[in-house]
Amino acid sequence: MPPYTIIYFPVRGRGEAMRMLLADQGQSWKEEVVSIETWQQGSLKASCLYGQLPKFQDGDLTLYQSNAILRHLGRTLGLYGKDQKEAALVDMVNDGVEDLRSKYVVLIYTNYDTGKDDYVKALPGHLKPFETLLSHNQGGQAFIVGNQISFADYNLLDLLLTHQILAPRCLDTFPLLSAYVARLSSRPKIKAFLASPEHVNRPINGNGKQ
Ligand code: GTS
Repeated sequence: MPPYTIIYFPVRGRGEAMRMLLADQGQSWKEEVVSIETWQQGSLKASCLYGQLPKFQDGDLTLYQSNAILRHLGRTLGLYGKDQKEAALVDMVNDGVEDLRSKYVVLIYTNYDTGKDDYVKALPGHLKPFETLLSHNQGGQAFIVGNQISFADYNLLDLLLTHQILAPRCLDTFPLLSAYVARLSSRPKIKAFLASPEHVNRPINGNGKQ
């Protein structure tokens, strides 16, 4: 019985980075998929600390907040840099990923039709910091921080893959990020995860927009 359970809607959303992390780390987990109908009944929502999902269980530990879940897995699976300095940089990266993810969520759920063009036009400015980070770390040939993969890599990879669906050419002017996505996506367990029916058939967002 795996210690991990992900309780979430049938979407990639804020669940896919942790799924990718667990898959790449050779961990198994249980999915408890919550339908919109179940959610709208209200009792599960009322039981959630912040009234939202994902919810995550690691044995008797229950967590909410996707980034807290990622940090917990980072700490417990050795995916938080080699020392305090790298851990601080990993946090800085993940906060930057969250900033862009939050912008993406607003676009998807509030103004996709009217806002997509402007969002895509502004996207290079939001991606450039990650290209810069790669350029400062071994010429971009390693991970986003240091010599080992971190939870922020999985979160960034998920976000970049999602943005390549929204705007397929968004990484064309970022050679290090393009190579980074190709390199991480070809890690055997990530490659298998990305090819799995669970991933392929899971919509990115709850409203069908992507
Ligand atoms: N800060 C939270 C996190 O990072 O986990 C945000 C969670 C969140 O916004 N959850 C949404 C939700 O529960 C679903 S999703 O945006 O992650 O797909 N929405 C339902 C509701 O009733 O708010």
